[in-house]
Amino acid sequence: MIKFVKGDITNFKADAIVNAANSSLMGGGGVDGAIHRAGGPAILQECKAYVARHGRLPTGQAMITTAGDLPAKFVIHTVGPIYKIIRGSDDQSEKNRKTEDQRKKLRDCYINSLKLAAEKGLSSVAFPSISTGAYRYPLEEAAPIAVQAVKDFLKEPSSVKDVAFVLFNAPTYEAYKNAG
Ligand code: AR6
Repeated sequence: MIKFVKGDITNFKADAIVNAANSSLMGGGGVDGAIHRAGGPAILQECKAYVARHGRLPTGQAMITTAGDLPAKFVIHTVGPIYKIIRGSDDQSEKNRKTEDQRKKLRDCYINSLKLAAEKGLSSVAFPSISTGAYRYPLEEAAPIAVQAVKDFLKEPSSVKDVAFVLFNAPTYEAYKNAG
């Protein structure tokens, strides 16, 4: 089941909440900052250990840590694409390819986060609106990509049964609800 909730994901109770991180995994602003602040230092400690071992987390990929002091059990960290306006080329097929690549990276964030949750046998996962803050992905484009990715994943059997989109403000909430 998919549900849409208006609120702060750091208060949300799910087996895992997803963080819109950056490749360094060292924390930042937006939802990333809020999760590290509310979850405490144990999250950053695991992120640092991961980067020391595997290097930076590529765009579209996901990794998992403890949720520290949060009500969730785990935090899944994923890195959304930084939105780029594709222009300047006369070659329409090149533009289409770049646009598609960007869409796929955003979709990968949702699919790879859900795959990781399924590998851990988790049943509930909550997502924020990845890439639509500091990374400037237009909400009207991002919401349908996010919702479709989750719908596609839930069609296949796995431990993941409940997915919540926890949206921080009214326009974001409306965009996702309309895409649902
Ligand atoms: N709960 C739910 N959603 C939130 C919360 C919260 N507590 N706080 C903000 N949002 P952003 P991005 C919403 O910028 O665009 C960071 O610095 C926010 O309103 O957090 O993927 C990272 O370190 C927006 O709808 O993530 C990266 O460097 C959504 O979360 C970069 O920003 C995503 O906004 C990632 O940028």
